[in-house]
Amino acid sequence: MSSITSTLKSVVPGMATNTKLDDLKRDTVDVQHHEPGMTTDHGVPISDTDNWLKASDGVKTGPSLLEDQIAREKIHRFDHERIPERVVHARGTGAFGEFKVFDDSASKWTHAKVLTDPSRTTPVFVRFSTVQGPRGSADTVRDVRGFAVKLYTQEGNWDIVGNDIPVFFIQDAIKFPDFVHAVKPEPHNEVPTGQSAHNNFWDYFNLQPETSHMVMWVMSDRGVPRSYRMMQGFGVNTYTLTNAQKELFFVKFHWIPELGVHSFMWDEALKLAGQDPDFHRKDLNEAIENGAPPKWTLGLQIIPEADEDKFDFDILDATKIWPEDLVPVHPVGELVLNRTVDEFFPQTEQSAFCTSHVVPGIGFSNDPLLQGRNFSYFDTQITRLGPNWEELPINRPICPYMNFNRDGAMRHRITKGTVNYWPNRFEVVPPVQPDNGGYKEHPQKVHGIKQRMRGAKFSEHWNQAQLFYNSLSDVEKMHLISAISFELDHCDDPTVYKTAILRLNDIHVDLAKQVATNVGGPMPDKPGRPNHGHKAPRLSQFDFMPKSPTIKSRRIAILVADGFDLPVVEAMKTALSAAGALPFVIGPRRGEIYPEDTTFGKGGRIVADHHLEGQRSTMFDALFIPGGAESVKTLAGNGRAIHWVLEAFGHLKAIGAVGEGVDFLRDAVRLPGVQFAEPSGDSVTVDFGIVTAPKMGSPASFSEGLKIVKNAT
Ligand code: HDE
Repeated sequence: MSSITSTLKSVVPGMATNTKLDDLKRDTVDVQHHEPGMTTDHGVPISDTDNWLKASDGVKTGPSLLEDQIAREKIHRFDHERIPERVVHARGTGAFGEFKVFDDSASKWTHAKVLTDPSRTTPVFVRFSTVQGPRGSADTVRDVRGFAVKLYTQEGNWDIVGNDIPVFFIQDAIKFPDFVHAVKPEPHNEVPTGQSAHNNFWDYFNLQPETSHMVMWVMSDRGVPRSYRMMQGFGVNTYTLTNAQKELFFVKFHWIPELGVHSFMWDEALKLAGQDPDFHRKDLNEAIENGAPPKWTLGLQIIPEADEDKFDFDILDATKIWPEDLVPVHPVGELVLNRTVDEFFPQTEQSAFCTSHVVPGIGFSNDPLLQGRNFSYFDTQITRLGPNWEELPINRPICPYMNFNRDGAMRHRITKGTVNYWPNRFEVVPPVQPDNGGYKEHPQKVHGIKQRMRGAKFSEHWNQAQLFYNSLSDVEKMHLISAISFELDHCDDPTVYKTAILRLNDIHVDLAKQVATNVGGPMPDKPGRPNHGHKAPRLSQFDFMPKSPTIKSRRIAILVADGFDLPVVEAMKTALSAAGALPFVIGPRRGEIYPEDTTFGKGGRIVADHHLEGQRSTMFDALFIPGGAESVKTLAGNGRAIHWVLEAFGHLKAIGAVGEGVDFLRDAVRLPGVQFAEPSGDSVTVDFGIVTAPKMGSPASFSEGLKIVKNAT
């Protein structure tokens, strides 16, 4: 008998019971507690799973027999383990959590209970993803990140299938296959994997100016987030809300991370793609399992129905933001991710999202991208998972559900009763009246002439690309120019990179000139079109400093060798752990490292978590070098140790040192241009400020000093 238990790996103490996790328990079995042992899928105990049934004299191996149903079942099941990966967003990772509103303030705009009832805790599943690369591609590539949220509400599932960038490349869903073909690997050679640095993507950019705004975002530091936990999420499309008075509002959804918005340096991202392709997956699980559950505030931008035409852009155009100085973001609730998944395939891989899944009080607009998405997602799930994909444990609602949709491949549900249609003589499963919670579309007048078109304001493509570029700090602009220059350098067709410079010149002449200098191409002598010079708030990442800067969940490497200063290391580890950071001791070998003032093997010691060759500075947010003459001498003679520090310095990371550790930095590593203050007394404050600020060109200005007192342990 197998015992059915919850195998939740990470439950944050004190969190409310999660009804979705309870729901999943009925399908969860625990491999650690299974008795009596291995069986076939039809439940018969297996006595040998290593030898195929053979015709043999017992000495020589004879032919394998097809009659071996145990071997056939094992192989057949294996042959069919894969399902089609998502056509976009194939690479992803997920986690469970909860959503709760702060109060009922959103009832001005909506009667959706999930957005207005503060007594409710709504379970959620979130899947983060990259877009371009296949399932096995690297996490840290330059790309858009998916931010798909499934809220298991008491009125049914509500999916906000968003991204970490507030706009999209195209305005009309019919263009999506062309756009995706252009950004995905080229058809003749299936190159490149996980990046847009190729002729076809930039060719599409050149020919479709509506991509300009989004391309600015992806080429900015937003394209290389430090962590899924440190990026914004956006619903992107324009949805609608209706309140109890039956008034309609246009709405955009925002997820604002508690930790602020942070990015990698491009060099870090490039290296990590090889050194640790799972960096973002591991980062999310590590934070949750170490008691630092990531949190986001849900914000709503609201435009009343009557104001739809009051802006110089079309509010249904997904290539446009609603600038926050024109339409403020109202915070309404908080999302926390506090449980990792038990098994990747049935939970993360089989999770399936649909923009068309909304609940009463929430609806759609005529945004032509959204209208197409509402068709596409349901359709793609049928290909990926079959018509009964909503019965899968991860996708099924937590509220009761019943209708007369029936049959199809892999139907699991058994519905008792003699009728499977409506109306029926028993009047069972009747439609629910709107007053009792039945979904009702907001009545809207629709009139027009059938034609293939987009609204007049959709033809303006440059204002907001300019607005975004103008709003960046100098450092962010520098990074954006480098990113575009990198990508165009990977385009070998001169038509592509030369035309791209002309397109960039429509955004800003300085941008075009600097890219032209880097990649070779026509040097513009005047702007392609005038730049309006306007800026808007909250487009630069610097506008997203965390309210309470924290070192929590940041990874700090402590470099030691035999002869290190043990009391300082222990004090630092204690101080970091107390602050919620994750200290890792890195030594010349993984194993025991002996401190100064001890005979090797006797007295104190520390066990290094990793050795210098096993990890790289890119995997950490800051470094600390303790004293100890012997330790520092060994590190100074180790090229890899010096590389660790120089690389971290180049990536603008905080580097702390005490005692002889300072000599190591000054004399062995010789950090360029750094002045060292002389330590005084035996109390040292190490400022890990960089870990709380965006690493975008200047060391941190926000800090969380950690005071460690030598010999205090
Ligand atoms: Fe998607 N998109 N998309 N997309 N998208 C898919 O659905 C599509 C768009 C987004 O973690 C697919 O289940 C069309 C915008 C995310 O499982 C597919 C259009 C935004 C995910 C699909 C868009 C997104 C997807 C592929 C243009 C940001 C991953 C697999 C009209 C708001 C969800 C799947 C997950 C996945 C279609 C544009 C975000 C093919 C037709 C805009 C986060 O249905």
